[in-house]
Amino acid sequence: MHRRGFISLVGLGVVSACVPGTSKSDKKNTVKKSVSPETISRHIFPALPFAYNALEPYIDARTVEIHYDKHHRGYYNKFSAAIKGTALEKMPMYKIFANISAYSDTVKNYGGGYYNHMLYWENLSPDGGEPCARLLSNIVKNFNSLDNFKVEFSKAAKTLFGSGWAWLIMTGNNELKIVTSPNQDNPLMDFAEVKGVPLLTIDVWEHSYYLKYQNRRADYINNFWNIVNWNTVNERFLGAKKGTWKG
Ligand code: MN3
Repeated sequence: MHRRGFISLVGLGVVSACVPGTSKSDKKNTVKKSVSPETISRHIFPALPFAYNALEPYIDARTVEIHYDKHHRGYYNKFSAAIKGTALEKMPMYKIFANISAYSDTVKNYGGGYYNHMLYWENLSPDGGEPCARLLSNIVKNFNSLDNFKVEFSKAAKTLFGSGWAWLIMTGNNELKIVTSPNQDNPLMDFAEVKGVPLLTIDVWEHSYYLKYQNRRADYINNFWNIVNWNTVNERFLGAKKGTWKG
């Protein structure tokens, strides 16, 4: 990358420094801070961090309502029922996923659906800021440019066959990687080919976009970049670097 140009951009305030709560985008950000599921001692169904119509025109209100209140809530309810009275009730999601092969498909599918959607909602916002300086420099190091990262991530999401998710993750050796997972699987699960801490995700199940886009998954994915909540991606990135965000 062009280091001199990058530093001068930071100096001009075009790129925010990676200090949570102090960046320009953080100050005007009204969305609540994301909470690492690691810190949740009880599995709760989280509030949607914005109004149903907040993502218009890119994702319509009816889709958000059904997706959150029916699909996500359904995953949560079935996961809760499956773990009721077991040790998993008080186990953080990343620990459950780290040993997921030991549990039933019900725990895997509904636990994955519960967790994946929490991240999905938190990484959407009508006013989500920009990648902060350290995240941006890591994206440039791993993908050459932010634009190229978006192209690669979009391609992974567009070409994933059937239902699933595309992810930006940080691997154990601090590399950023783009991966996909089928169904409600995720990169924290013990059988994932490439494991890592999720930083950004997109749901490409048809229920995420079909009401508005029908079969045009590519349009939904292209529009996704208008509503990415980079503030939460920045937070997850900094947490994953420090080791405080495990999943
Ligand atoms: Mn979904």
